[in-house]
Formats: sequence, C-alpha cells, structure tokens
Amino acid sequence: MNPKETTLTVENMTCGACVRHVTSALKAIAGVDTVDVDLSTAKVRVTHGAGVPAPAAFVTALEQAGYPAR
Ligand SMILES: [Cu+2]
Repeated sequence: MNPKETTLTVENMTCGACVRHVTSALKAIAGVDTVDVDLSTAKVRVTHGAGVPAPAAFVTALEQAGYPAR
C-alpha cells in the first residue's frame, strides 16, 4: 500500500508545546505514519495510509485540539 501525503495549514501554533499538541492529535488517528510540523510556515505534512479520510479526519482532529486547519 502506497503511503499518501497531505499538507495542511494550521492556525494558532505558536511554540513547541503547540507542535507537540498538533503532532499527538494527528498521530492518534489510525493510519497516520509521520507528522512533520513547520512552525515558521504553519505547514504540517502528514504521511498516512490510503484508507485515512484525508484531509477531513485531520481537520476535525485539529479543530478539536484547538488548532483550526485547512
Ligand atoms: Cu504553543
């Protein structure tokens, strides 16, 4: 199964704690492999299995964690 990659723009990230919150919120989703957060650009790159309903699952999880994403 080929991994897929989705890039999101995430609001409200200001520090390393935010990066950890965003990373753990995304990694809690079944099928997510890696999460790379770039704090300076507010971009988050997620690699995940093809069965993950991206990007909707990511947007929902991040909104619940307090970080609106698109
Ligand atoms: Cu923070």
